[in-house]
Amino acid sequence: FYALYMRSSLAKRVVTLHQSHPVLDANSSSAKVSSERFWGSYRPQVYFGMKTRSPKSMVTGMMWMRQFSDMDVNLRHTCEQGDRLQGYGWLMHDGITFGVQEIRDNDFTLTTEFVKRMGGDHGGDWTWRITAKQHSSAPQAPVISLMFYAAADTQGSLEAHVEEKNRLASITGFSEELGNFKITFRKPVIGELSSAKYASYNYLKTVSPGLEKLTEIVRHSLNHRFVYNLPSGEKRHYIAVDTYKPPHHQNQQKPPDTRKESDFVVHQVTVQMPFQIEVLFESGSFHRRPNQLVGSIMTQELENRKAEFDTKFERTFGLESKGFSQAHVRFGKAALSNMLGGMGYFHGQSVVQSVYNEYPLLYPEGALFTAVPSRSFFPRGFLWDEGFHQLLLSKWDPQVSREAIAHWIDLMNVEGWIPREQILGDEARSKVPAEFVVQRNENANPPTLFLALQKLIEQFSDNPDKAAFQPTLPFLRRLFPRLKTWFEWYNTTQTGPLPNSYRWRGRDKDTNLFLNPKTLTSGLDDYPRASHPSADERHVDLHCWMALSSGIMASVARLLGEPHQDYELSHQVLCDNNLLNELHWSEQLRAFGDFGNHTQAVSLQQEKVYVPPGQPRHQFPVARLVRSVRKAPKLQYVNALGYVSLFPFLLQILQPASPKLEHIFRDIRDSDKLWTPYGLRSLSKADTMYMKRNTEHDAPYWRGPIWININYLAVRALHHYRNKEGPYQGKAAALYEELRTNIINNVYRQYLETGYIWEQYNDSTGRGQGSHPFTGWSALTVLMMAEQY
Ligand code: 6A9
Repeated sequence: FYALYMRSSLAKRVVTLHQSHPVLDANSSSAKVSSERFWGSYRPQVYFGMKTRSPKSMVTGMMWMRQFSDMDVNLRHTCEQGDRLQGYGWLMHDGITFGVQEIRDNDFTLTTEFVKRMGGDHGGDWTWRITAKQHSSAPQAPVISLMFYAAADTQGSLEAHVEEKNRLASITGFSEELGNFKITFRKPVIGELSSAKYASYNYLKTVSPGLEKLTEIVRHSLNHRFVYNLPSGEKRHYIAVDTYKPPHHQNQQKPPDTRKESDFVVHQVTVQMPFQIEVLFESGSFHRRPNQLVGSIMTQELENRKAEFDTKFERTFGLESKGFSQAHVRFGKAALSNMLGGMGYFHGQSVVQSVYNEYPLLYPEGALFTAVPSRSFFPRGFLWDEGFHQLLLSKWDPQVSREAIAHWIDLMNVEGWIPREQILGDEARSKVPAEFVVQRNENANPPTLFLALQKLIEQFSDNPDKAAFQPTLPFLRRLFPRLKTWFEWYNTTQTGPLPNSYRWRGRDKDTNLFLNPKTLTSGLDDYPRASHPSADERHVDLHCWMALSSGIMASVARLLGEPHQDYELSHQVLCDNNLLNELHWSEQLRAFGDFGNHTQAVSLQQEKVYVPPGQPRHQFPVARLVRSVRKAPKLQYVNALGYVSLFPFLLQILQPASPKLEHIFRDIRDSDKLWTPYGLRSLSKADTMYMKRNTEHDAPYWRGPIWININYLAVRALHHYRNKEGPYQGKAAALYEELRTNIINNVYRQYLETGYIWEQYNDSTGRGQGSHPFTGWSALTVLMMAEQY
């Protein structure tokens, strides 16, 4: 019985939250406490939409569709690479009060702008303005439909107000957090002063079983029976929302699942370009508004916000004063704005598992306010990405960083573990293949939030009297009990075989199927490690992350007047260059590296499938690629040269006088190894795994391509060694200039050529590749332009 009891209580630990007071008060995101940040573009997964920072927020959004085109119904809603837009993203966004986005579809451009106005008790009002213009290449002015919608998420109600037959003029609604509100759909105009132009209207009022179903509901309600009058007098059928029957209404036998049915209302306007249209949200508790935020007042308001944004951008990053062209400055503004405009507010439960659980369990409900790596492909929070995001955002608005970090740290369980990938709520889950959903509590991810905390501490220490940095100390005080557990979790669960060594847990186990079993937890996925995962391994990147983290724990503790000697001691030990050399320097490779059970003699080969003579071949399985090991593994250094080898330099653990820097600088500058005209490649061109697939379906990822987060760390480290007295100072200075220029030029050029910032860059051509837009850590290019590290 005791054993059983122990087991079940151990089984619960993975889903038991940390016991200390949460960093965030329960109502900290509410309209009452944080009214300016209540409404926002917190739905990064849709092209345009807004919601509030609350668990079951009412959501608003926009879909659009080209009429009379030869293509299939091209309904746009959630950000999809498959839509093949020429580009989309925020050109300006201050994270709070306004944003300007440009969306370039095949032959027209939509500009989507919003401005908020504070007043009342529920987060105030906002106005959207959509401006549509055809491209000069378009043979005739396109006719498109915009579909504006509001949808409830299991709470609140919506009512449709229809005038003139089919025109939904407004929606009124009520929800607990918003009170009463009204959404008004204005008629399209050509410019501010012109009168209304011809348009056709349709609407849909129905219920939806969940936010992830909105696109499908609209798609299934579309009908071709409507008639549009072209200016030429020609009449043409167009496609519009009509009636939609929820599945259970078709089949009366099944009882409706009323629990999850929520109101969903769509206003469709079909109109020829060019045009401009406004949608107005007015909060019922905002009583004495001076005027409506529309037309010329909206224009004026936008102008003011844009001017303020420009001033603050220059004050913060100083790109103009550094001599960057106007086009470069616009690029920098877009990169920052996309990270801000890509912030999401998610709510829900992760699916997690420990060794004590036979089946995955649901994590406690939680909220996450976070930036996301990519609005199309990964519109959710990733732990180590977020540390990089906050390096940039903390310069713009330290409050954003504090809130994001607080949300992440509050998701910690009692063990000190934070799930690495946050897939919260049905909408987020609908984007992730089932096999990637479960998060395991043995698994870490680099503790980059410490990098962001380091920035906040520096800002405060440099300007202790500045108002914006005043909340730093109280914030750290709230954070501290959890930070201690977080650090301890890494320091106990990820230890290596030797004292002061570390090992990532959670490497792929099925060694036979991969050229090199992956280490997703390290963040560097398929970067080559020991060929045969074992408990004998030690990982140099994790060693350096721990050296960094212990140092920042010491600073935090010192600032708070808490005991800091233990952290300091750990920091000293982990930064001891002799220890680092002993554990990780391979004299053979003349580089730092991992150690483990390893052989280089591996390759992928067609499995031999035995087909008995006379039997038809097609009745037997297709031969897979499997790993063949030609020479037995043994304990040794892993002979790979790339990002992992650079960590003692990247995280500035090496002393400025360390002779290892000479080797590192040589490898960095060698075009046959790491150097390219576009940034440092992830794996040496001379490495046997360079650009090798891991399985036939798994293309190389961190085995050659250029990644901007690591390049940012490299530029930052060069800047550090350039400023430190030492024998390699001159070399660092030269490399710094060259590497920084290469990265900035390439990310910028690719943006101009392709319309996007990318997940990675090709090491032979510089071309952007992988998911896009990717305005997570690739946006750190702005900090390199500003030379702020
Ligand atoms: C796959 C596919 C619709 C991989 O930027 C997020 C992470 C990084 O943290 C990590 O270092 N990316 C990098 O190696 C993307 C991970 C995406 C995994 C989910 C599901 C969804 O298809």
